[in-house]
Amino acid sequence: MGVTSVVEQLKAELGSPGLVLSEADEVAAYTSDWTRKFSGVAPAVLRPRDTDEVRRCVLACRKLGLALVPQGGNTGLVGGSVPRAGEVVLSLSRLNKIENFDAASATVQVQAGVVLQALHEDLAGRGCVFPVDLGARGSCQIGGMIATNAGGIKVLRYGHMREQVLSLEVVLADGTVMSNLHGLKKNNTGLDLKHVFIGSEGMLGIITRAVLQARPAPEAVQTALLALDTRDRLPELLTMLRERLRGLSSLEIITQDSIALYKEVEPGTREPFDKAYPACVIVEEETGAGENERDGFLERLSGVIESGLAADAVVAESEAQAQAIWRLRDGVTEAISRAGLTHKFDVTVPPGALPGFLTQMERFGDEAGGLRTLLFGHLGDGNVHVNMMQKPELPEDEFLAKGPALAERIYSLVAELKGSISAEHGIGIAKRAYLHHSRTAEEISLMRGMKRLLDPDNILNPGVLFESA
Ligand code: FAD
Ligand code: 2HG
Ligand code: ZN
Repeated sequence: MGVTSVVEQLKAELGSPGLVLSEADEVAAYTSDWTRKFSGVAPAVLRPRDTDEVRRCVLACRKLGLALVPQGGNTGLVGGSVPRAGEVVLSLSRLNKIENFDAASATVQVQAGVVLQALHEDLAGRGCVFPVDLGARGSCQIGGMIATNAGGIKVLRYGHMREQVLSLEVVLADGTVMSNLHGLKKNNTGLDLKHVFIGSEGMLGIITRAVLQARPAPEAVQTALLALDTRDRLPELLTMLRERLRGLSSLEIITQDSIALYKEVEPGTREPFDKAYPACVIVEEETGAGENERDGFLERLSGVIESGLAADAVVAESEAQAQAIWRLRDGVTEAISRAGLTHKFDVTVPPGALPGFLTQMERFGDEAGGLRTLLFGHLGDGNVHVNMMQKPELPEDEFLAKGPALAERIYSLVAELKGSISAEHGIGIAKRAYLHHSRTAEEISLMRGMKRLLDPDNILNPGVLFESA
């Protein structure tokens, strides 16, 4: 079927104006991903406004034999949100209503296209927080976050998206709307099917609504930046911080190379300490509001410095200072993107292996040549973001050609260490060839079986997670 006739048939099936975008410049805005490494062409973009329109879109595509790529905020980092082989893009952006807040259970019902920051702002006005937070908060959507089981900077205390989802509404590949929206924490009534869709990256169903658990806003949040003069004692530091800071809510690491890159891209940035240290760690603790609570935080940090595990610390005296500390961490991904193309490896390793692993990553990067290795991540979860960025002198095709060998080398080491090849970004297209490093053949076979059961015609995000059979 030619592109024109596909579009005409979609319009004929779907009717309503504005539902089908087909002008080349309009469609182009949906066909490249955030990393600029994945892009494709799509005959059209479908922009439903509610669950019934999603259902109609799925049925129309099914009838016309077209595959669909669900797209939320398009901030995913593994290539799963853009077309690869002429699929139609199904954008969830117009399902953007926060529908209901239940104060007694502190639960909130949202449509899938609600942007994370909008949810944060809405709940702040109710004395609550939604405890998942990440750098893409201004664009990523709740549906996309559920589909990727997003993590971020507060997993340590509150868990991933999975831990926040109470119930879901999902449109299946045959047009069935599976909806049992409730805010119950306790509901042991057979298989908990929502978990099949959380982290399924759009290949088993389209998430259209969710009921989420909000949390009480902390009375006060203390933030500090620690300077480390060695990375070798990270496991001891982790142990001590966990033991002493009972309200620990974030524990993030930024190595010196990442800080240096951030400063190059944002030239006004000051070195946080009087000299450059091999690594800095952001520590955030949720405490009560009184003066004593803050003194307690300072005392606990002094203990860490006295132990020799940290060399220095700056403690935020105001919200503005806390934000300046966080900018350094949140800004690294954006800084890398502005500086060039990068190979991203989002991995978990056991805490004890962290120091050696970081050094190995720098060695692998150096040995590959033409790359700048940047290491940062969610220290409290053992989640390292390894970025191997293109140096300006390395031609783009040579840079891209280095990806598979690096991936194989890094993921083999991760598997040896009993870590995970994807801590939080998912598998998408980028990592499907390496899934066997973290999942057994039996698990992969069961996943394939579930795909066949729920999407026998392979119309939902084909090629994500594993090559289409
Ligand atoms: P998209 O990118 O649009 O889609 C992601 C996947 O979900 C695709 O496979 C897509 O098909 C599918 N999908 C989207 N919506 C739906 C739906 N409604 N139903 C079914 N499938 C759907 N991730 C983290 O986990 N932690 C971080 O700390 C973090 N920080 C980031 C910082 C920056 C600056 C950036 C750019 C990204 C970051 N990410 C992080 C990655 C990304 O933000 C998350 O993966 C996020 O959950 C993606 O949401 P999205 O709405 O943009 O989804
Ligand atoms: C983060 O924690 C994101 O900042 C992005 O997960 C990681 O850019 C990356 O590699
Ligand atoms: Zn992350």
